[in-house]
Amino acid sequence: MRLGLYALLVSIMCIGGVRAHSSSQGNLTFVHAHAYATIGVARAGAVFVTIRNDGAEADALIGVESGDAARAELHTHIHENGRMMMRPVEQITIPAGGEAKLQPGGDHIMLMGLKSALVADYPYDLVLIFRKAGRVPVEFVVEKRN
Ligand SMILES: [Cu+2]
Repeated sequence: MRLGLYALLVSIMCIGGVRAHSSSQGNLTFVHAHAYATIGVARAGAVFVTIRNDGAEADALIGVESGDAARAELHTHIHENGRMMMRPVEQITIPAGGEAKLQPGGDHIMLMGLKSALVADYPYDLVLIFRKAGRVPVEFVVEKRN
């Protein structure tokens, strides 16, 4: 009886999570927070999320903490000599009433020195650090790279 109820709750939560992948805290909403599954022995991963800011003032993502990675950096992509290169950035601004899209080929969160592989369909926790909103825990879901 209890086990059945628990299974039902878990399945409802999972369906909700897969559909929405969305959470919010204060003025910030995090849409589709996800990472690609690591391949083979690779121990670096990129994390993507759209951050919406419904507040009256701009905020900025200034850092990331991960219990599973030795280092987490904010990255962007730049074109240099016809090649796409990743470069660390100090911050990613989220304009008031606007959003920042962390996406493949653009700004993203880079996890380096992962203690374990990122496995598809598993949730992971990160703490995003904002200049105004402070520390915000965000759950992201690992997806297979197509
Ligand atoms: Cu990167």
